[in-house]
Amino acid sequence: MTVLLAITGWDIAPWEAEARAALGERTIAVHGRDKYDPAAIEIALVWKQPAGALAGLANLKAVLCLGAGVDHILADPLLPPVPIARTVDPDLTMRMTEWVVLQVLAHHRRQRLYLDQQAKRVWASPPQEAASAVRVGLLGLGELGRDAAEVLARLGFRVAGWARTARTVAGIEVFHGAAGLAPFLARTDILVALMPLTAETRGILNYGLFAGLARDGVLGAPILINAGRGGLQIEADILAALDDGTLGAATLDVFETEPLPAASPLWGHSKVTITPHVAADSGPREIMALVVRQIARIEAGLPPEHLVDPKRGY
Ligand code: NDP
Ligand code: OXD
Repeated sequence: MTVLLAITGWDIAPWEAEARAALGERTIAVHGRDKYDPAAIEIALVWKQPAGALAGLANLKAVLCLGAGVDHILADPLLPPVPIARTVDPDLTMRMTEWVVLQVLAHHRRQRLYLDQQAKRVWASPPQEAASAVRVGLLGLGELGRDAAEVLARLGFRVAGWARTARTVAGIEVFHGAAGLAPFLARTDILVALMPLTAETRGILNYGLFAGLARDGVLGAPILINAGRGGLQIEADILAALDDGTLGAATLDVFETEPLPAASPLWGHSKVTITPHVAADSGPREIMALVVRQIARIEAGLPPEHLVDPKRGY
C-alpha cells in the first residue's frame, strides 16, 4: 500500500518522520515533492491539500484528515467520492479544552486588567465574581465543545451548549436547532464558538447574533471567544460590536484570512486577544497513532472511524 501525504500550511517534516516511523512497510509519497504512481495510492493523509491533489487516484480507499475540521477538504471541487474521516483524539481534545479554559478564565479573572496595571505599577484589586455568577455558552457541542463545557462546569461556571440536534449532557443546559439559538444567546455572558464551517454556519458570528447575547451579566458586556473557524465570523461586525459596547471583548484563534493580515485592525484593538490558530495544534505523534488504527481498519475491510458526512459538511 502507498500512503500519500498531502499537507500545506504545516511543516511536513515531523509528519513525514512520524508517518515513516508508524506505517512500517508501507510506501510513503509526499504530494508536490515525490514522483509516484497515482494508481498505487490507497490512503491520503491530508491537511489543506492543494485543490486537485486527490483527483485521479483511481484506487484511493479513504481520505484521513489530520485535523478535526474538514471544511478545507470538502472545498476541493475535484475531491474523489471516497470516505473521509477526521481526527478525533484525546490529545487534541485536551489541548482545545486547555485553550478554552485559559481564555474563559482570562476574562473571568480579568487578566488583561492586571497586565495593564502591572505595566503602570498600579496595585488595585477590583471585586472578583464567583464562577457561578458567569454564564458560558458553547456554540457547538461536539467532541471539542462538550469536553470544554464539562471542564468549565466542573470549575463552577453555569454552562450551556447549542447544537444542531437534541441531546442531554449532565450538568449542561442544552439548546438545539434554529429555535434554540435565541434563548441560548440570551442566557450567555461568554460565548465560545467551537463549530465546523459549513454552508449553514458561515458568518453566524455576526452583529445580530452578538446583539442577542445577555446584557445583564456580571462582566459588564458579553464576550466572544472563537476557535472554530474564521469563516464563522464577520470581522467587521466584531469590530463594530466592540466599538459600540455590544461586545465587551473578543478572543480569536481563527480568522477570515489566515495568517491574519498585518493591516487588520484586530491586531491593535485594545479589546481583542489574538492567538495564531494554535488552540489545538495536532501533535504528529499522537495523530499518527490514530492513523495507524484507521489504516488497520481499512486493511481489514472496515470503514474508518469518525466519518464525515459531506452533505452535512462536518
Ligand atoms: P464535531 O463535529 O464533533 O462537533 C460540531 C458541533 O457543531 C456539533 O455539536 C454540531 O451539532 C454543531 N453544529 C454543526 N452545525 C451546526 C448547525 N448548523 N447548527 C447548530 N449546531 C451545529 O466537531 P469538533 O467538536 O470535533 O470540532 C469543531 C470544530 O473546531 C472543527 O470543525 C474545527 O473547525 C474546529 N477546530 C479548531 C481548532 C483550532 O486549533 N482552532 C482545532 C480543532 C478543531 P450536532 O452535535 O447536533 O451534530
Ligand atoms: C483542526 C485545526 O481542525 O487544527 O484540527 O484547526
